[in-house]
Amino acid sequence: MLIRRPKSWELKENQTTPHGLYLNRRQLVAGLGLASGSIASCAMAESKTAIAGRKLEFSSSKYKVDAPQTPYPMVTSYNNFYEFGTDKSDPAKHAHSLITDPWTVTVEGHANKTGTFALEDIIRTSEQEERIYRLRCVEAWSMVIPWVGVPLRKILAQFEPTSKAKYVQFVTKFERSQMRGTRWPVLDWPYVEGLRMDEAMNDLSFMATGLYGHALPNQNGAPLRLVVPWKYGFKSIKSIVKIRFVSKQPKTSWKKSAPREYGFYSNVNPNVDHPRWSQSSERVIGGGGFSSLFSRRNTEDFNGYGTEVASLYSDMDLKRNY
Ligand SMILES: Nc1nc2c(c(=O)[nH]1)N[C@H]1C(S)=C(S)[C@@H](COP(=O)(O)O)O[C@H]1N2
Ligand SMILES: [Mo]
Repeated sequence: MLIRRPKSWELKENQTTPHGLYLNRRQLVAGLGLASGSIASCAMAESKTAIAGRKLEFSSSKYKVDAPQTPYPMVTSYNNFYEFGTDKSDPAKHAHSLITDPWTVTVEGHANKTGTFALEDIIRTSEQEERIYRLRCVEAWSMVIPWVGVPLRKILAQFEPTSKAKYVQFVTKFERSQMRGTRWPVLDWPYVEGLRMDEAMNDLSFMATGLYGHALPNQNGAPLRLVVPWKYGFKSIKSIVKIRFVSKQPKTSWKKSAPREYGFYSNVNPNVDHPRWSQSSERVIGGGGFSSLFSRRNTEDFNGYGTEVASLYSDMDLKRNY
């Protein structure tokens, strides 16, 4: 595929910078209209929108963000989930076709307990907690989302990974009949992501089963999605069906697609710009309340989570390891 170098006027202000660097001009322009349209329409719907999905059990946690939470209608209508289309409004429109129950997760590789497990057998609902995290997309926007779920380290520990497990790879479900966006080769399906084992075992790494106290809507990655708050949003892989413990750095979808633009680490870093736009600040979706649809804030090192994770990278050059 050809990498088209967009003209500078096409990329003003990051409002139109989907990761989909291969989108043609017509798609780029259409994406622009839909992205802003979907914010406006969900803002109008705000007063009427009830929270969908089964109510979850959970306890609170110490993880909070000192900023308002992004309104539920925006969290659930402005999404990236390319398996359902590349416009921000596509996942909310099309992800209902994803069958999430029953759901199994297959565990492979360097662990004592491998095999295929029913979702309810690997998530103990009594261990669910709420964590309010900021999600920073590489496209330079952010949201503050109250997730419900279980720390990733607790989920992984039950499989007893061995010392040969240096990395963990995650795989999204790939079922063409349920995911209309996979008819197009936007990415090499299935979507895959990964973490180094010490990153995965860090207390911040989280497996979400819900948001706003209710089961995840399909567009947000039901029934199980990763949340890695110090990394760009694309690391937070949705609708996971496979976990592999591996010895070498695993393939990750966006790096495969454009290795000069998206690295394996992808730690949020205001000092390392994306080749096509600045990462020094971000649009806060819903940030100005409903009267102004978004505000801006300066992007923080590690998305504000440096105290917890900077030590993981003390011996690394984070400009080279982007
Ligand atoms: N399987 C899969 N997971 C994915 C994506 C995707 O396209 N497919 N998009 C990623 C990107 S780019 C972001 S920013 C977040 C968005 O999560 P949200 O829609 O719940 O806000 O999901 C990530 N996880
Ligand atoms: Mo993203």
